[in-house]
Amino acid sequence: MTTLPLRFAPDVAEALKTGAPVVALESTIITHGMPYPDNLTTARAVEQDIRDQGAVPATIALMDGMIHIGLSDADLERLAQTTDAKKISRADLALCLTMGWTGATTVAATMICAHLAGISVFATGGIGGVHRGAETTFDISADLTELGQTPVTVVAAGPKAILDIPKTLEVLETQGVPVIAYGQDALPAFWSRSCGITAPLRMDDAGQIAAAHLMRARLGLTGGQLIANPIPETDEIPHGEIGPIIEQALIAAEQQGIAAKEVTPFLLGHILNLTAGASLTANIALVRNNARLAARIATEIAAQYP
Ligand code: PSU
Ligand code: MN
Repeated sequence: MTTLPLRFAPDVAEALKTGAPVVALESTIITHGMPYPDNLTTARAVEQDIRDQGAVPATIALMDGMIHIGLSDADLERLAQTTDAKKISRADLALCLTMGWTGATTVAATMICAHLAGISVFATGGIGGVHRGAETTFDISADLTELGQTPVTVVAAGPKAILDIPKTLEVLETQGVPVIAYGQDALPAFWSRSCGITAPLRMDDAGQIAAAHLMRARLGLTGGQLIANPIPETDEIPHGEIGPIIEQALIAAEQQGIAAKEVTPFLLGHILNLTAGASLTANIALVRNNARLAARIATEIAAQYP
């Protein structure tokens, strides 16, 4: 018999035991996606948004050789302040646990941990994808192959606009991942509600998304669903406005030789400076919006599960 290295927060353990809705949250957005203290206030707000919808939040991180499913407020604060947390994807997960390092889970690693814990729905900001110039760098996020193999429904505001979005959609199609825009035809692109591309699929309510999740399980399909939830209108930075700023950040990354795991955190940080914080304000709004939708989907799954 194997014992999984999982440590559950008491409220998460109770919810999973009784079949109450639970929403997983990642931790890389806390350690590498936003600066302190906005990362901490956002992490707390997102958890509260999920509670307000009647579901239980489970922020996932690696600490002391264990996968923590749900963090205490003290742990959340420690994670938000630490500067040496590792960014953990599928490749790093076992090693990080073995070494007892503090690890922040990306979308890919959070999906794996959520699935091990028996959690079906996960909310984040934006997924990683195919980077621009991937034809020479081969930089394609492990988030995409994870979506192709781990059965968790991921609610994001679309692929991050720093990516090559058409190529990202191609890889997701190859991986058999349904990319479902929520409530509109256009594919949202993180800070913007649209980017000139129509989403492959569309659904208009949480109940349908939950039913599709359960249908995939009945069919024995591996992999997850990607729900692309547009940022609220009042918070968006239109694509035409953020586009030139992204270009500038990409040039800076190239000039400074930024590569591999550093690329996404560098670009997000640089864009934050170039927009004088406006990109962070939008990022916070979209994560909270995703958390609320994820909680409604989790609630529907709990209600519909036979
Ligand atoms: N969403 C955000 N901010 C982030 C991320 C998501 O709003 O920082 C993180 C996620 O953890 C995602 C990672 O998995 O960015 C992508 O990293 P990479 O491109 O190196 O795969
Ligand atoms: Mn990468």
